[in-house]
Amino acid sequence: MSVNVERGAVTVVTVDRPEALNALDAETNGALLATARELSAAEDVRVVVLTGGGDTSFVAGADIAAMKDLTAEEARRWSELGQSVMSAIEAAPQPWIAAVNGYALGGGCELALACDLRLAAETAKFGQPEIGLGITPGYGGTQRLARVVGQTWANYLVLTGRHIRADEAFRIGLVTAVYPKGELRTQALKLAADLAAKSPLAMRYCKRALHASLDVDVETGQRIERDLFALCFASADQKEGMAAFLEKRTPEFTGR
Ligand code: CO8
Repeated sequence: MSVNVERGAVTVVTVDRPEALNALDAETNGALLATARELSAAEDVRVVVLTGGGDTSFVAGADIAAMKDLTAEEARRWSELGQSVMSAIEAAPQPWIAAVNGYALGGGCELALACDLRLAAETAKFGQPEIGLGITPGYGGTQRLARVVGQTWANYLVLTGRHIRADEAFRIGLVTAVYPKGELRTQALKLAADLAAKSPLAMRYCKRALHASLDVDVETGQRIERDLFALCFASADQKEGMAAFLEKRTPEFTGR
């Protein structure tokens, strides 16, 4: 299988085609989509960590060999499939953390962008090199990159096709932290454990409100925020969180 899933409250999903630097072919995209949908429906999964198999790569993009002879209509379908993978991750109720352990190029950078948080190994490289292949990004990169790093850096990455290093990715806000390669997994799991201890219900609502902020005007966004805020007060998690604070103990959230 090109996608491995280590299931738990913190679930680790590994794109595992190291012989092709984890490039996304149709089978891998299909497996990723099925995984994202299955995990989204799993109440016991609180956080997902996404990483790449092998030593050098997160995901080196869509599979160029598999893509090179596509007709325009087939290319549209490939793009649609890839975009639905990214949208399924983005819409998941749980947070997804990209642990970028090497090349995150093209579809790989887009995959990281669909996640809620991104951490990188010092050896990671990011880029949208599609322009050099005579194509545009096709898995949401032209849309999500500017939302994450702003138009200036999105233009730079998409129009030049250049790779940037992990420290530059940190500087432009593409990742929140950079770690020595050997520490990345531990640090990603640590962050995941922190998130897993929070209220799954509030986590889901926070994700929904944060995503809405990119799509709607401030007034509509604030309405969505206050509706979700109000809904929290109909939950056991809100009662538990506030009681635990006042009783000076660690809360135990159930997601109810
Ligand atoms: N697709 C297929 N195979 C790949 C890919 C890829 N994206 N990347 C690497 N490989 C393969 C290589 O062909 C090579 O295979 P083999 O050993 O059989 O020759 C193996 O992985 C190892 O790669 P390299 O020998 O090239 O390793 P290097 O360490 O020399 O270089 C790089 C590593 C810099 C990552 C280099 O492999 C590279 O530039 N890869 C391509 C990166 C790229 O251009 N990615 C963007 C692809 S396009 C894309 O993602 C568009 C997304 C939207 C698609 C919409 C669908 C229509």
